[in-house]
Amino acid sequence: MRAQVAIIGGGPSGLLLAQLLMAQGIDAVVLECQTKEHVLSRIRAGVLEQGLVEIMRNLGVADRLDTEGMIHNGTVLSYDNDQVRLDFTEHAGKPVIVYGQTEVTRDLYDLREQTSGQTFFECEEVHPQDLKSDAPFVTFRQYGKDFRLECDYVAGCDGFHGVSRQCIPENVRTEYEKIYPFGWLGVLSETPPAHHELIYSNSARGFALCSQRNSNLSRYYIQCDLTDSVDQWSDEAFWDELKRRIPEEVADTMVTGPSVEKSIAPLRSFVCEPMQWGRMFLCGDAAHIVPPTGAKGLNSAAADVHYLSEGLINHYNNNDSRGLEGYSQKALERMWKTERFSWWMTNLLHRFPDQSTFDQKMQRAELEFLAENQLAVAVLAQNYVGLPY
Ligand code: RFL
Ligand code: PHB
Repeated sequence: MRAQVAIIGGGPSGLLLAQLLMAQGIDAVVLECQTKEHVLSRIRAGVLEQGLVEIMRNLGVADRLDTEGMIHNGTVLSYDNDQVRLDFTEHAGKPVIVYGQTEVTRDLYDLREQTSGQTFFECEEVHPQDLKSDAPFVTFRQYGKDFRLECDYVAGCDGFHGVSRQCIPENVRTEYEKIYPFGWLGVLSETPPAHHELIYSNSARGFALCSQRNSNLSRYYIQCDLTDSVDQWSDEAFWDELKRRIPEEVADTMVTGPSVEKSIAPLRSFVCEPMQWGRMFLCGDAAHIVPPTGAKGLNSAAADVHYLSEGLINHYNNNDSRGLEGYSQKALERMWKTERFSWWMTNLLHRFPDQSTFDQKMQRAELEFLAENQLAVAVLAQNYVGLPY
């Protein structure tokens, strides 16, 4: 079996890349270790930058996104009994779109099937090989049968726990990591959103976030201990705790209901350098992780895919390999700025176990500065809506 590009991972990075290449006549095969149903059952990101929306439009797969996606011109930061509303459109010239990652992935799988793109699900023992040679290949097993996929290039789009990054020898790879001393407990519920915009809340009891998916589907998060388990949190305990952490008038009017999904995610900042090894390129969570506070994980995966697809298209269609050669450096330059923003938002809004009263005063001073300084708001807004590609 042969393809020009072997893509490991059928999450948003892998699917976006596959479809961008396919649209330019470059053939890519996707290898996914899970079932499609499993990939589509993961509840993850909800906030899309314009860059990702444009990619979806260019692929001709944004009809549902354009009708069902909600335009958010701003967001609210709340702290103690105070609030500041940040206007993205005023300060950064564009809004963000609220549309679930699950829906993005569903739309991309639909397109992949319409365009007869080849995807192997439930692949086991996926091994990229000979990545430093001119003839790399990937071996894998599906339903007891062994396969060998020969290719020109391998794209490692297999997330944080994938195999691709591990193929870069340890003496070449540098990993930068910060683990935060808390997690996010998330709940999805079929209830109307508590507020028309997202509310990020710094409270004495810890961080909380009111987000949404549509007019009858809400997504909420509260900061929790790393040792907590989902079973410990009944729906009632979750709603009680959330209400204590958000503005009183929102808590008093919000509609609660049974959770349809509940999960805990640890918070981590992580970057792997370089993002290329021989003929393999890493994209998205395979190369970097951000804490979700800045809503940047999926969006930075899309930025990587943009750079890599451009590099591959120029290589194949214009005989120009400069984009491929410069991919790692270009993607990393943008990514470190995104890491900084996500780390800063996380530090601004969470309670840390070793935080002193001085540290808390610093958070409050920073939030008050945002409430009165338009330049500070502009810096946050420009980062939140997404840095240019
Ligand atoms: P994914 O989505 O992890 O997909 C990788 C795919 O690779 C498969 N795989 C393999 N396939 C073959 N062989 C192997 N050996 C394999 N190993 C793994 C996996 O099954 C999977 O299908 O990575 P990708 O495509 O890079 O996409 C990244 C995003 O999923 C991630 O960054 C975001 O979800 C992060 N994120 C958010 N990002 C945003 O931009 N905005 C948000 O609002 C936002 N909120 C969030 C988030 C992530 C969260 N969690 C749970 C970590 C909220 C949360 C709670
Ligand atoms: C979400 O809706 O899942 C979401 C929104 C904003 C974030 C993180 C997650 O910063």
